[in-house]
Amino acid sequence: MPDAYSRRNFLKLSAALVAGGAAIANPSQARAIGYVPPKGGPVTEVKGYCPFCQVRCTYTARVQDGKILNITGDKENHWTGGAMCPKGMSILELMDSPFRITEPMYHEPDGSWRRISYQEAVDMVVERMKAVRDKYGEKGGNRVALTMPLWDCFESEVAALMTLRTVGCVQAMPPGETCVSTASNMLGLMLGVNSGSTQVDELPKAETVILWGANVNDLYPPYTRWLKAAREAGTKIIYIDPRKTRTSIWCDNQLRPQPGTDGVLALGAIHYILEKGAYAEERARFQIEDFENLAPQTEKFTLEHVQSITGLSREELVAFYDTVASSRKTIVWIGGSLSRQTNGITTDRSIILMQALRDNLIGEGKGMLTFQSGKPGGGEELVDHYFGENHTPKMNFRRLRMAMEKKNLDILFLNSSYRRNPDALGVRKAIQKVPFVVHMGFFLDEESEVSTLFIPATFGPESQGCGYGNENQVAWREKIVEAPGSCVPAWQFYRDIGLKMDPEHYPNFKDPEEICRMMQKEVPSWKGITMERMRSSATVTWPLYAEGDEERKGTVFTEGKLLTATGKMTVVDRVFGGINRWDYPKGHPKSKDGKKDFPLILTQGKQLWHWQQTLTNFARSMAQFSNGRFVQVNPKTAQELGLKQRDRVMLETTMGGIEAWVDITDNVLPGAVFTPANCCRTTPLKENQSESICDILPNYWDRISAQHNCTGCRLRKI
Ligand SMILES: Nc1nc2c(c(=O)[nH]1)N[C@H]1C(S)=C(S)[C@@H](COP(=O)(O)OP(=O)(O)OC[C@H]3O[C@@H](n4cnc5c(=O)[nH]c(N)nc54)[C@H](O)[C@@H]3O)O[C@H]1N2
Ligand SMILES: Nc1nc2c(c(=O)[nH]1)N[C@H]1C(S)=C(S)[C@@H](COP(=O)(O)OP(=O)(O)OC[C@H]3O[C@@H](n4cnc5c(=O)[nH]c(N)nc54)[C@H](O)[C@@H]3O)O[C@H]1N2
Ligand code: SF4
Ligand SMILES: [Mo]
Repeated sequence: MPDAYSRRNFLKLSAALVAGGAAIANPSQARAIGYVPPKGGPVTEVKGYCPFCQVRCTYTARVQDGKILNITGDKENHWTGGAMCPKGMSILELMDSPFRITEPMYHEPDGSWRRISYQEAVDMVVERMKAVRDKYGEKGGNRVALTMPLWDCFESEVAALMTLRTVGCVQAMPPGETCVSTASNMLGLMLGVNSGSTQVDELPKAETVILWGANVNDLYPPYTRWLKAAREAGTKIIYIDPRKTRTSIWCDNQLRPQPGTDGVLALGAIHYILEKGAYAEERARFQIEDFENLAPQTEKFTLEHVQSITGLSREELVAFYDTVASSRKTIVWIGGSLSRQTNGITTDRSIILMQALRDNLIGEGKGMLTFQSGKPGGGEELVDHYFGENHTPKMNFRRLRMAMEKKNLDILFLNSSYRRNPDALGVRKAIQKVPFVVHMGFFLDEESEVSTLFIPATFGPESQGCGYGNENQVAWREKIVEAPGSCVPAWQFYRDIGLKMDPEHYPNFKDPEEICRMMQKEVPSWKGITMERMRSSATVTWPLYAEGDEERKGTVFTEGKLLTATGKMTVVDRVFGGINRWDYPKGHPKSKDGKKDFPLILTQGKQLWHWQQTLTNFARSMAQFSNGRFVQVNPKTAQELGLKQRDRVMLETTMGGIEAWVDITDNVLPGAVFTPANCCRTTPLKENQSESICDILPNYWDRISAQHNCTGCRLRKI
């Protein structure tokens, strides 16, 4: 049972870490626990980083006879303190996995796979790309698209963007649309910076930290060191999540509002602060342009109203609001789930306004944090440097999907899971209308099923390059071992196509180091991020405009004001309007379009041991923690529905159903259902197998992003 707190589960996790080598922090410690490298050639140490999440843990790999013996988290890494999580350690198993595909393959129309050479694969892509260029000329750009994943390295991304440009294409779809793009767009709109405005090591400097839907312990495990530091410094930690998770353990207090009602909680906070006069008007006006709109926009969000919608008690609300209204230094960390509801725009804006009203954005121990932020700019500048600017308007995935459905797309580079999108089966059908789909990957997963061409990729340790993390830090990785078979790094695949498509403009780089040097030469914000600096320290914070410049620490508002054009934010926005029109997320049982046949609220989240939809599902070391597709329901709900622990049910939405087993637990609220986001149908490991939850999520969008959370559902016993 996925009980976060069970001793058995904890021991299993610890065992996995030891097996992966994380516990072996240094040679003397290694001897102390009896670790002796196997007999063989000399053991060398090479620096690397984990390619999965944006904690971007750095490590040292011990290599003997071309094989990695173990990897050990890098103690010099300020952000991680040398920690790594189990899914990061699973890379060693994945590299040697018996399921790994190491040769390019062509998907015959009858569904069988034909092994082809790497050169044949490149030529096939080039032939298709040239056909598009010949047929459509400059207009060919919209006939080609690429869906971006969390790349193996920054340089691969740059290489791919340049390859698209050889046919005038700018249609690269970021994962953002299904990730935290609502948050990053709202932060961009209101603060002028589309990522966290401060860094995680500021948490101990705050008086109050609010983890708003941010399950930090499960999702960024090494960052618990900052929660610990904050706790030791006397910082009050408040966690807002309807569900109990490992993060609950770190907090002084958890609020469990009804799912999808966070916006009302934030609007109520503003109302409360205004009513109590708990703000300095001059400072508030310094940050909020139309300050006078704040009171009328929030007037209906009284304690009674907030209580009735969030389900929180008056005492809980008053205690929370009193803390917010008195804390002189507050950092709010907004979780991705707030971006994955159609009312996320209002929610995120209200939280940011709450921070501005209390003057808790500018200065030490203040600001906003978020997940998956920190991507350095500069990549597109380099692309423009070689290919000139391209002003074709970019599509979002919704429009791309329509183009596929209308057969207006000739080539798709499918570098993400398609299962990240709601109505995943509809997306799958749309992709199947594209005549040529190129998938770079590792295993025979759902994406390879819909691909024409499978290109085997390298895992992180098999190629060099730099990666970026949540703190805007850049880490460098050396190539540690040779890749098996014909596996190639993405940068090489895209370069080989690019050079054949447009040898005149496409830069002939031999490795990521060379791209990095091009970045340092051509892109001002990368000038100070030299190879030497990256090689000699665990991470370097972007941007650095000159060699020897100091890295930014803490807040981005170093000039003492917000970074928007006016230095201010607005309550009533030109595009998004006011914040007073809060409503339930689309599809929520209580929303206008809610269906009475689907009365339960479907929430989801990620699990500590899985990385997104794909890779870790193929790792046995991770399967041991998995429980396949389960649904958590509160004892009250279970009783009402006559469900018992481990019953089999169909989890159904208006889109269809998937099978799951029942786990009855107080960790979720009555009326809500929780199910894990990560799972995969094609893995041979039974414990990890499940249909994608996105198969039964309706294709809801707000103005910015595709949505996943809070749709109505029901459970039918089978
Ligand atoms: N229902 C539901 N859906 C969700 C979410 C949710 O919570 N619930 N979360 C959303 C979020 S936050 C996100 S960010 C998206 C993520 O969704 P995706 O971006 O699709 O993430 P992945 O599943 O990691 O897929 C990444 C792809 O990159 C490939 N890949 C990984 N590493 C490398 C490498 O080193 N080299 C190469 N060449 N390829 C590599 C993998 O094989 C895989 O095909 O999913 C979203 N979808
Ligand atoms: N292990 C692991 N770690 C990861 C990832 C992974 O795949 N696996 N992915 C990384 C990525 S790409 C991202 S974007 C981040 C995502 O980080 P988060 O956004 O924190 O991740 P989620 O698990 O999608 O959602 C977090 C929490 O939101 C809660 N929640 C659901 N509905 C609501 C609601 O209405 N209100 C509130 N307040 N909370 C709600 C869920 O119970 C869940 O605990 O994680 C990163 N870290
Ligand atoms: S997945 Fe994230 S937390 Fe885990 S080892 Fe990799 S970078 Fe670190
Ligand atoms: Mo994400």
